[in-house]
Amino acid sequence: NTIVIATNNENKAIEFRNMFASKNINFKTLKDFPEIGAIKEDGNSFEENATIKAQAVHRMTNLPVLADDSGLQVHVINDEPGIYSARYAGDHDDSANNKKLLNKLSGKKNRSANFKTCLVLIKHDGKKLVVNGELNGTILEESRGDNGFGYDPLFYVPSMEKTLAQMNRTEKNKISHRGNAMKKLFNEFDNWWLN
Ligand code: ITT
Repeated sequence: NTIVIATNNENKAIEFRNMFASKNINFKTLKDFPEIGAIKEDGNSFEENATIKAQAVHRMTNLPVLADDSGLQVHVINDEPGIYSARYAGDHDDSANNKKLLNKLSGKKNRSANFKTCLVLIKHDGKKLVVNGELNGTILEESRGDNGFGYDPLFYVPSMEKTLAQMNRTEKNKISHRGNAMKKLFNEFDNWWLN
């Protein structure tokens, strides 16, 4: 029972391993397939990009693949950074991205935002399962907390009275966009996997 997680983002991989802990599945990531180079994510939506990643890795490995495309949407700036979240400030540099976001939001009163995740799972026979997850919150004016990755230190979750970076991994996975998408995936998984 092997699934390849089609990601180069080690933090995503850690969250997935955690969420799948109770299932009897052996995980690999792109680290285990150095021959797979960079995959060009040139889709126009989270779902298109997740599908591009999942299909590319499935083609090259012939194994079941799980791909995640995710990002932050801040409503007052037209849902930026959206599908460009990873490289908002040019490089894949979390602190530069956060800095750019704070600059863009400087003086803005309405700081509501959401995180989105689209998960695409492809099984042996090439069939595809798509689920989405979401988390609402607001963008703070400065970072809080050291856990997590990406925009976590700026993303405040009102119901928890803390940022995602102030939560431990279990707390974050319980409420996060990625955790919510995974819950949907698990609801369908056993049935779908065997069919
Ligand atoms: P892969 O494509 O290799 O999976 P990536 O990091 O490039 O890795 P995406 O293209 O999906 O992945 O970009 C997602 C970006 O959105 C990610 O780099 C973060 O900046 C942000 N992001 C996604 N989920 C997040 C989370 O749970 N917490 C904080 N930031 C997140």
